[in-house]
Amino acid sequence: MISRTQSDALFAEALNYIPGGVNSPVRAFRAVGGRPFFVNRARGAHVWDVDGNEYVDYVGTWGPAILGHAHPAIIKAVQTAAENGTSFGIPNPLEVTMAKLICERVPSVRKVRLCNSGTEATMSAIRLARGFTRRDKIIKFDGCYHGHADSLLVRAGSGALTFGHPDSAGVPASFTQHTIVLPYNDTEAVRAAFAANPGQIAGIILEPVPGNAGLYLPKPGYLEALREITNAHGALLIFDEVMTGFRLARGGAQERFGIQPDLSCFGKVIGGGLPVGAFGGRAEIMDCLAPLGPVYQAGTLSGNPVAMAAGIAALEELGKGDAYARLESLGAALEAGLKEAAEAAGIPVRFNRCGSMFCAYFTAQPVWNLGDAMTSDRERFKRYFHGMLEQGVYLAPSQFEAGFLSTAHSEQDIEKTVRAAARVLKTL
Ligand code: KE4
Repeated sequence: MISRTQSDALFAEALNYIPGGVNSPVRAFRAVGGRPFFVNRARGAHVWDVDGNEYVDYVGTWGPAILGHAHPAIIKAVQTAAENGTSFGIPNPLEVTMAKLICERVPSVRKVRLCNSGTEATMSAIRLARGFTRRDKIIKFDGCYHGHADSLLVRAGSGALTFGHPDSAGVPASFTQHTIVLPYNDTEAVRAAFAANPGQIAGIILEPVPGNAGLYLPKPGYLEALREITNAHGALLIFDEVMTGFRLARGGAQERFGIQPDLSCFGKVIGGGLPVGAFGGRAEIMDCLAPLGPVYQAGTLSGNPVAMAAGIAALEELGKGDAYARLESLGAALEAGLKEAAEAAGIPVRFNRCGSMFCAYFTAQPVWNLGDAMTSDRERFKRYFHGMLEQGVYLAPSQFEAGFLSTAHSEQDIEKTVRAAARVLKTL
C-alpha cells in the first residue's frame, strides 16, 4: 500500500478551509472513494505527490497538458512574459498573436474573444447566440458538460453527473426554462425539438466528442445532421471544443470530422496550463460583441500576457513535427494493450477512444450516449481506479471522465500501464 501521510495531513487541513478540501469537485475522489493525493511537482507524463510517490498521469490537468507537464518551451515563455509584468488590463501584442493562431488553425473562426475559462467561453457563446438570433432557447445534450454557467447546468456531465445532481441546487427553474436537453446521437429528437419550437431556438451547443460522461463518439452522419438542421432553421451550431480543441487534430474536432460550426469554444490546451478560455466564429456574429455590438462580455484578465505566452508556446509546439501522429499512435497502442488485458482477464470492458482521448467503461455493450454509459459497473471501476493507482498509474477519478494522452507519454509508460491493467483486471 502506497504511503500518503503528507497528502492525508494536507487534506485534513484543506477540509478546514476549502469546501470538500478541493477547488473543483471532481478532484475530491468522491466518485471512487478514498482521499485525494496532493501534487507539488509534475514533469512530462508524470506527477509526484507530496509523499514522493510517482504516477503516470492520464488526467493531464483535465486536458491542458497535451505536451506533458512543465514543457521547457512553455516554462521559458512564461518566465519571459512574467518578467515584463503579469497583467496590464491594456491590449498587449500576445493577445493578437494568440487570436491569429486560433483563426489560422480553425477556419470556421474568423474572429475570437479570449476569456479566462471554458465556462466563460460557453456562457458567453450562448449569450452571443441569443443576441445574434434574438431567440431564447438553447439545445444541449444530456451528459455533455459545458462548465457551470446556470443555464447549462442541466443534466450536465463531469462532476455534476458524478455526484448525482446534474441539475445543480441554486439554479432557479426560470434560468433553465429555455434549455432543451436531448439525448446525444439521436437526430430525430433534434428535428422534433425544432418542430415543437419553431423560430425559438437560438442554437445547439454540444461537445463534438463528449468527454464528460467518459468518452463516446458521434455516430456517422450525426454531426452532419446537426449542421443541416441548424442551417435549415436559422439556428447556430456551437461546438464546445474546450476539451477537443487543438487536441483531436490541429484544428480540433471540427477538422477531424469536417464540420464547420458557427461558433466554437476553447480552453485548456490554448492556455498551456494557465487559465484561459476563448470563443470565436464568423465575423457577423462576433461583431455583435461589445464594444462593437449590443452583447456584453468582459474580463479583467482576458488575454492575460502570461497565459497568452504559455498558450502560444503550446500551440507553436503542437504545430511542429508529428505531434498529432504521435498522439494517435500512443492512443492506438494503449487501446490495443488495454483491450487485450481485459480479454485475458475475462472482464467486459468497452474501450472508447478518439485520438488521445479515451475511456474504459465496465460494460459489455457499446457506449454511444449517457444512457449506455450509465450501464457501466461503477463499483468495478472504483476497484480498477485504486488498483491502477497502487501500480503508479493515475486515471481520472470518475467513470464519467475522459483520459488524456500527451506527446510526453513514452512507449514505456504505455507498457507499464498495460502490465498494471493486466494485473489489476484479474482481481476485479
Ligand atoms: P472550465 O470552466 O473548467 O475551464 O471549463 C469548463 C468546460 C467546458 N466545456 C468542456 C467540454 C469541458 O470539459 C469543461 C471542463 N472539463 C472538466 C473535466 N471534465 C474540468 C475539470 C473540473 O471540473 O475540475
